[in-house]
Amino acid sequence: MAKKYLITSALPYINGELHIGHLVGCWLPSDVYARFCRAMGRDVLYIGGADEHGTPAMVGAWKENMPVLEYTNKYYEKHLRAVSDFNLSFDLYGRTHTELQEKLIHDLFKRLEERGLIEERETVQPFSVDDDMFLADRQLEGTCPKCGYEKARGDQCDNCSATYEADELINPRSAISGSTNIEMRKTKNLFFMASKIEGDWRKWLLQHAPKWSKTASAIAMGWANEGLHDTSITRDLKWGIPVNKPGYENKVFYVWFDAPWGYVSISQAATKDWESWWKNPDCFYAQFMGKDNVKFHSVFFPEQQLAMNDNWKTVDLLKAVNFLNFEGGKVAKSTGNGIFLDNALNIAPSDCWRYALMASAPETDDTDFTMARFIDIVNKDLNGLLGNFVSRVCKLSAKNFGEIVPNGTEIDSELANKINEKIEELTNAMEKCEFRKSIVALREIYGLANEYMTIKEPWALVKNGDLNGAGAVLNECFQLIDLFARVSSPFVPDAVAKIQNIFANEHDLSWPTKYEHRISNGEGFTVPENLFNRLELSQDE
Ligand code: B3M
Ligand code: ZN
Repeated sequence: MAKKYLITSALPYINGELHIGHLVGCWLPSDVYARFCRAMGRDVLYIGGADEHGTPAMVGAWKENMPVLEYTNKYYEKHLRAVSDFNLSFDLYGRTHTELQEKLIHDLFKRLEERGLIEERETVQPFSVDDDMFLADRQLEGTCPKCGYEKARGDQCDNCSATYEADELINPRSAISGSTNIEMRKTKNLFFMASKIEGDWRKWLLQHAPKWSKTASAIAMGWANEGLHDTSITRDLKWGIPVNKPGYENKVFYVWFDAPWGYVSISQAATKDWESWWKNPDCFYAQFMGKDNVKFHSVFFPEQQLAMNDNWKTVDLLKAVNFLNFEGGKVAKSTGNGIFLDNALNIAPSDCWRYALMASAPETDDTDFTMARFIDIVNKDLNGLLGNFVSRVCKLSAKNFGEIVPNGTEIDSELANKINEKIEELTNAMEKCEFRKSIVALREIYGLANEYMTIKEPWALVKNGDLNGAGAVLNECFQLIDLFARVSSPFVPDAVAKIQNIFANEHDLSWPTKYEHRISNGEGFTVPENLFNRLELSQDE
């Protein structure tokens, strides 16, 4: 039986427009990995979705003057549109405001209560007198108690990634009205007593975190030295999962208490077999996210999973990426800086974004992405090395031999050796989710094929009357085109579909262990349209 792979992509908040940061941060890395795993013959469950709860949706709805549910419905449609535009191959792209999610969270909460890990505590919470409500998380802004950043949110600092309780924030103000008339008022909330399972969690972390991506493991290991804090898991809000405990009728669960479990409820919606991934110790679980989400996935979520003691599958490979800046600044709708997904396809087709963003993935450091870089990658790699090769081989063959693959000879062993080395490098990098390295190896495979054709000069052989020789070279080139389709399929699925259509017969996209000849002598083919077009840097970019 094929090994089970569970792959989850962080669930973006459903507020505002999606941009290339979302693509590069979690959607593309997870999709490329899921496609790779499927090509390896693994049994993949690949889950994504929208995080509908928490204050981001409330603040967004308030700004657009809409009921929250209407607002999340509107933005969920935009998420679905982007998922289809960019060919993200989720088994299900779900959402968290569902009955399944509510039932799951209620059951989990009862389980934690049963295990004696929930405690009621009286806390003081910021209350906005002018808005006449308690303010939670992103409804509150102020100065970060750790680094002094002035636009920190109520629960988390975007500058230094610190998380804290609302009453630690300095100079608090309402994000809704801007009012600084904030009083600290008493309220009751439920706490998850994480401190009680600190030992189990630390042991788990020390076993797992060293195997994660560098960024993820560095952030997570930083927490290993800290004690686990009991965390408040309820909020005085109206939007979210209602708390299933008498006396808490006007409260909901904290968004980070329910969000990671969205992976489970969306799996439940995707397949009745969900437990064969989630309760299976032999399953391999990979999570993808931006670095600001690492704490919740390395501390908060596994802490709860371990606390239940119900054999929940915890993460084996946590892949986190740093931030992608655009043209030297942070991507933000407010400043108009960045490329937003509703506009990206007006600039270039989806494959171009998929490839160029993975070639620029901020894996080791924050990275600056520019239009000039984007255009350069598309023109050199996709249009130049991949597209032109396919087009030249097909045209030259059609002209001299008709639309059938000319007869070949034995595999060129010198070429095969060089390519096999690169296939190995590519496969190793893909297994580790090192995507920049993967693209380097992929580009080298394209490069070796181009170099082969340049050295063999099939057009010169034709000119000199050596048609057998020219045919054999072109046959080898068709084999290389077939290889291109297999190794490129996680990155540029649209172009790969076009390559597959070139051949009269069907050739599967199984991941190759080595370069091999799969195209028969005399197989029909058609000359395709250009796979890619050159991009030009336009005036206004
Ligand atoms: N919604 C934060 C974010 O959008 C949060 C991730 C949830 S993953 C379970 O960056
Ligand atoms: Zn800070």
